[in-house]
Amino acid sequence: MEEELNSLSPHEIAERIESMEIRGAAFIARAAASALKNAAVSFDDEDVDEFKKYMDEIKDLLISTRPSAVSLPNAIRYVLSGIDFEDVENAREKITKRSEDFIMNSHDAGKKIAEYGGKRLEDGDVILTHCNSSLAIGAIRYAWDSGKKISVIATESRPKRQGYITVRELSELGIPVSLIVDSAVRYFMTEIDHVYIGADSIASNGAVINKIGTSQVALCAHESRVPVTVCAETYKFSRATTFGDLIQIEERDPSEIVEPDDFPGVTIRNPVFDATSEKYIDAIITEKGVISPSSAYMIIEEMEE
Ligand code: RI2
Repeated sequence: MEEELNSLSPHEIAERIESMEIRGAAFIARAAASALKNAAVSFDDEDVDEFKKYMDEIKDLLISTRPSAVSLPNAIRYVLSGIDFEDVENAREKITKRSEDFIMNSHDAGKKIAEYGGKRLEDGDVILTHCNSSLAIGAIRYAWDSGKKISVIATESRPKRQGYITVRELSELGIPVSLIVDSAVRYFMTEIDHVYIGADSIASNGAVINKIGTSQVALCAHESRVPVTVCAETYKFSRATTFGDLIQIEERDPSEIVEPDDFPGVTIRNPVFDATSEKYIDAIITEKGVISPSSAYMIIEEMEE
């Protein structure tokens, strides 16, 4: 689907991010970078003020689509930083270049994280993963391709059941994988050697925002002394949390859980992320190396303004 991004308008990309047709924090970030490029390329006017206004509109539209994934505003900031908007053609070229650089860097980061994360897994390991993280799967795949006979237990991940994507992907690779419901995590935890998950955002104190249920998985792992590893590129770290901002937890339509008309008078809540305390995370694997959650602040300090 990633190849298709070039042929979509920025509004189409925003719609697909909002509907979760485009999903996963890394893919969302690359899609936002593509949307900015497509907006710049298709803008058909020489008025630089109009161009800036249009790019600001697209930026705000994209940011509004998924409020919890900081990868999205970070991708946008990367693409638009240093663009002076003095001349349309010049700004267009710079936006195009920065968009392409972001996408390339994102893929490179994913490869490094797969390697660093894959090397930490050992022959015979059983890994539990929650939801569908391209980064966590990359690390699992690296270990498998290195000849390690690992196996995976994957949660269903309600409400949207992204776990189905995970088990299909792993199964197609030939990796032994079991599917469980989210409430079976504690039951199976004694069989697990590692929890490998992704992240939508990482706060300056090392807390990780990821798919709803992640904090329960991490608590169960902590109780059984199973290490929890988060695979995430540095553009998922939130600079705003350094200045006291909290990461907003996205609540989506209740109809993703049940048909609300079947439950008259009942309030149905659908938060799709939760925060896992840094106390329950053993390592965060970034493209810059493996860090402890307490070093999250240093990663943010080094981020490009
Ligand atoms: P990668 C997903 O969010 C999941 O929470 C997943 O763990 C996270 O993004 C990171 O995914 P959603 O878009 O970037 O399914 O590792 O709500 O692919």
